[in-house]
Amino acid sequence: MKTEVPIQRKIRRSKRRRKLAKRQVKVRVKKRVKEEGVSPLVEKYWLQRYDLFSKYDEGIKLDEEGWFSVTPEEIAVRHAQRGGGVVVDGFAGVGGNAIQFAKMCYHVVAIDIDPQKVEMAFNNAKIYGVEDYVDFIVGDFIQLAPSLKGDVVFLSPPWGGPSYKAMKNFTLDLLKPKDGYSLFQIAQTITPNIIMFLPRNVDLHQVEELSWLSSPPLCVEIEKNYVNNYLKGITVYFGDAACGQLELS
Ligand code: MGP
Ligand code: SAH
Repeated sequence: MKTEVPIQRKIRRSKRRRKLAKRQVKVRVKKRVKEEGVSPLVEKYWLQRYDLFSKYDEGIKLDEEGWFSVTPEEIAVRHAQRGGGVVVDGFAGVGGNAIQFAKMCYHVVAIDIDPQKVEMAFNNAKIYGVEDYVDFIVGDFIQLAPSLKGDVVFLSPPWGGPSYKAMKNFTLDLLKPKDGYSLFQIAQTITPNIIMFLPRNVDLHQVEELSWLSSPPLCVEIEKNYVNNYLKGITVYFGDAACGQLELS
């Protein structure tokens, strides 16, 4: 009984200390966030910056859309392991995927409609030393597709911003700039070997239906992608990217 009071005091003191330490970390994070000019929307992605780009500190550049859309490096590496030959990245953003494809495949055609994204992707590719393996194009993938050649097409189109997760079932018509069926058919004018990176709440039945748009239906494989045990997205591989050996042109 005699020792109870000091023990309780000790517990209270250590709780107070832990609270204070937490508050100090928060203040330090807020300070760095402010220094880097990061908006409140971007803050939570900034905290994951080394998962997004392991070389972040070497001068990686992202804008707001780039922050919330870039594929985490670990997942982009996985995608690249399934690519080969010439890869067309139709929605290249700030280059998260294009960089990893360039490290592992023969060549990459990286397209984005936003000139600033393409500039950032070029800067980021230079940091990874792969800029010579990428053709950076400012343009609309939908318009350019019929004139492109490639062994694999990679599609990670806009999902409508971070609010995509409010949807219980993310249907393919919600993809931008066109619905998923149209994007898939446009990609098929280049090759049936298609890789799509989609929201974790995507309608998997609709995803499977995409393979039935071809006759005979394309081989399809669905993969859940985790970072630190947290589900980040779903990748769908079609054609030779799903099964068999990629036949390179
Ligand atoms: P998220 O769900 O917004 O973040 O994005 P987080 O931290 O996993 O979510 P939380 O709110 O559940 O804590 C997860 C990942 O999805 C991002 O890191 C991007 O790789 C990808 N992503 C998110 N958005 C909104 C898009 C998008 O519009 N397009 C593409 N291609 N990828 C996106
Ligand atoms: N995989 C990328 C993220 C892509 S985000 C990465 O890891 O960095 C989707 C991108 O599609 C955005 O950068 C947006 O500018 C681009 N985009 C939107 N409409 C487009 C279109 N019609 N053609 C090409 N790019 C487009």
